[in-house]
Amino acid sequence: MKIFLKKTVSFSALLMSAIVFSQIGFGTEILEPTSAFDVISITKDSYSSKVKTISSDAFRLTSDCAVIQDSWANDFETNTDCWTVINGGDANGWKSYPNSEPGGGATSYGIQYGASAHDDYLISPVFTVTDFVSNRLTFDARNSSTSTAEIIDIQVWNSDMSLLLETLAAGVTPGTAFQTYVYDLSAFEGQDICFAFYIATTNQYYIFIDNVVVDSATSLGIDEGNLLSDFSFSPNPVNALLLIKAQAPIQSIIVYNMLGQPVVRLRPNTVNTKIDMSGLQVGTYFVKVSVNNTYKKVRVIKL
Ligand SMILES: [Ca+2]
Ligand SMILES: [Ca+2]
Repeated sequence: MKIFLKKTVSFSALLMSAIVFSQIGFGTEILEPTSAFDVISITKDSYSSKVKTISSDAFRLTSDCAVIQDSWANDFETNTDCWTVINGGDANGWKSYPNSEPGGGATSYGIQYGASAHDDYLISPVFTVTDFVSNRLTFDARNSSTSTAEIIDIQVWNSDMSLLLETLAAGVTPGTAFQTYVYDLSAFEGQDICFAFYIATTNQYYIFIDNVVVDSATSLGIDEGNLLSDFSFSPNPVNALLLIKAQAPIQSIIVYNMLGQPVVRLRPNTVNTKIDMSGLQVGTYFVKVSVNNTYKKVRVIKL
């Protein structure tokens, strides 16, 4: 007996099934990502070598999702490929709901109240955070009620969700119209991450998520991201210590060389900080400072 995997194809492509029907080894690492396969067994007659039986009780598996390397978006209208729901606590979990509010299209993802506490995650596909490509998260959210408003946490996890990297925001409480939230992911550049909408409320009402976008606030260039206004740095040119002063705690600082490679990463979480650039080669660098989920990138000359 041999085990075969037959890629699941749409009706229009069924005529091609004899071609995609092929023997594949064990394990899912050689399968195309995000595809459904039917697992069937075939027995050949040992004398004639003709096919004797083909199992009729095939089961279906879905191969792992590929790590997204580009910017991406999902408005929950047509698919939720590679999203994961963990339904803990009460019986209700995150799922697709019809939407009637402006800005959310025909469907949103939401969760209904439960008499006991939620312990529920809606988890994004895994993606690589890359500067100029995928270092910003934007989404819309709304509640069904303000008097029984749901609150959610926005969490960043490593790729297999074995480690909570950061809670970007806790207790996010949108109004009853879709509200847009924006978070800077630049602190995770170079890492494969997913984010989760986590809810732990009891007996509130409904909350909905829509229009998730992972992209970048900037294109290749300098002195961009001017959302951040109250920020100063000195001296420039700098020999050793670059002083950074902001009006609110600095979430992250990344220094890039001219090739766009990060050479220094800091997460000071203080209003004022210093970057030790004494070990860097002489030349031009870009310093990206994130405050209040916005950032600004400035050019600094190292002597
Ligand atoms: Ca939608
Ligand atoms: Ca639940």
